[in-house]
Amino acid sequence: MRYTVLNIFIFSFVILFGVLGCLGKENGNDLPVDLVTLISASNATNSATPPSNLSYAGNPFVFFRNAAISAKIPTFTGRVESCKSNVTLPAGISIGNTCNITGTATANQSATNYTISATNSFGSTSTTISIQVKDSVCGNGVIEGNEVCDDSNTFNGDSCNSTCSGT
Ligand SMILES: [Ca+2]
Repeated sequence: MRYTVLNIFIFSFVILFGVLGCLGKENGNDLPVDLVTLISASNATNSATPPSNLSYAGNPFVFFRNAAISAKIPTFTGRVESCKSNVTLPAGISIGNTCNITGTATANQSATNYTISATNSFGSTSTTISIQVKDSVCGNGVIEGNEVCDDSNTFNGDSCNSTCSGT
């Protein structure tokens, strides 16, 4: 009886170390499989270089006062962890961690340059954009800002009303 219990005890140890050994050696080193996968995935997207080629399609920008802008989403190479402008963006406009520019400008301003810097742990890259903020003009034939229509005049009763808000 004592002999059997001892055998079961030893047998259990053999099984336990066998399983642990397989887990550790499966990937050719002593790290658990999940950790190796995590490190590999991280290295693939984490090349040790600063971001580069930051660019905004549509620059220079004209925003219309009190009209939400469509998000300005830049292209860049590499990974961006944080982003900022060298001077404060127009009131109501903000920039996110991957340099997306969003919001609703609330005050008019002439065209102004902003140097946008995108950064990761290895360095940064930058680009300069221009932003002007102005009022839309009803009657100029161009649908701007919050205008629903613009038929090149400010008459009521025709295809577009005097405030460009409808027919
Ligand atoms: Ca207009």
